[in-house]
Amino acid sequence: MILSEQTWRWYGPNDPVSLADIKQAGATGIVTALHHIKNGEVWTVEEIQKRVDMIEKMGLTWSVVESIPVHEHIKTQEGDYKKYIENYKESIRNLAKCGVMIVTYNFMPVLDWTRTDLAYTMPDGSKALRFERAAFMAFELFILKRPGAEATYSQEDIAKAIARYREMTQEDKDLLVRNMIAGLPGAEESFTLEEFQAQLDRYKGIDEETLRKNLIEFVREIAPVADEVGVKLAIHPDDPPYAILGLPRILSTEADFNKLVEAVPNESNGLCFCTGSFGVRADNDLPNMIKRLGDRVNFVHLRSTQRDVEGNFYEANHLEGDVDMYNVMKGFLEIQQKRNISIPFRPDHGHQMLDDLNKKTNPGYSGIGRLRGLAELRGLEKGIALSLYK
Ligand code: DNO
Repeated sequence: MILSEQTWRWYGPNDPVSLADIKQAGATGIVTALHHIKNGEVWTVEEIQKRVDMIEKMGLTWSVVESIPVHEHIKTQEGDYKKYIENYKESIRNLAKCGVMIVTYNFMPVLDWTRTDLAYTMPDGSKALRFERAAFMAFELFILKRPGAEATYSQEDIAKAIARYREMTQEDKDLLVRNMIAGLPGAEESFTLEEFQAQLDRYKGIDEETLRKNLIEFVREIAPVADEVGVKLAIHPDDPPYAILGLPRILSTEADFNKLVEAVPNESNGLCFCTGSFGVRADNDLPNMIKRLGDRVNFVHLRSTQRDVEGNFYEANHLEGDVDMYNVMKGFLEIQQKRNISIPFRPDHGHQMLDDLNKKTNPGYSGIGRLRGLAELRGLEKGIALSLYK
């Protein structure tokens, strides 16, 4: 019987959740990145090895890189992008030399993940991340004032945004701006409103098709290197999984990922199966997706979201919400038995709860909330595995 590898995202030495904490949570693998290295630059063997040593000293393993950020110029194919691609290859080679063999990345323009509210109070008093559509529209239409945005919304939506904007205090508005563009953890960039609009403007001539072409060309370059040194790539889906702010999105569905694999069939070309990101779309059938894409799944993020008819969603407890976690886990176990390998997963995002509420933690990445998530997922996995396999 093969069980998955339990991993945990760690933001490095400044993360308020320490390696010692992670050890007590029962994870064995660490998911981290060299956040101090500027986007586009090479991760040297020396810097990587320093981090490996730090992790191994605690009896843990650096299992997955999340992420080597893809420089914005690679996405738009501007300026020095060829050099950045070469640097990316070099980082992959250097990671392999140090035994770090899975690399996560995403190809979302400008922003990585997006939420409007980082402390939405749940009925039990814990705090969750939330995407509130009316607040998002109010930000886009009346705070950022993105040219052309109005034409993308119905009259009804605009009325909702006006009503939402009117009820906001200045403090609410400032907080919304910070949540939207000051950078959620993992996104390495943060902007002022003006800088943000300038970043959006860089994508004016880039539609979905062009962005997809740029992604394919990027992966065509890096996948052969990854194949050669035995590194597995894991592209992370769009979060949320649809176009926002007039930016193209190209990895929101199974069909999107299949297009990438068809264009670049290399063995290393794989997926980070994120149930939280894919799960925001009702048309993404997660239990069947994980089975069908199984051969390409190199890393898994497990979390659940709860949608409503307005297009809002919040991050639910790991075994609640819209994600059918039981059947996802079953599919996940099946693909591991079939491939005869243990694949890493991490509990993704967690509520702020108990002592988390008195601490400053990275949004979504509190200690106790994720500990609860991991404990629930571990129990679910073991229960299913024991009932199905010997
Ligand atoms: C959010 C994360 C993302 C993810 C990147 C991968 O919590 O899942 O920031 O790390 O998109 O490149």
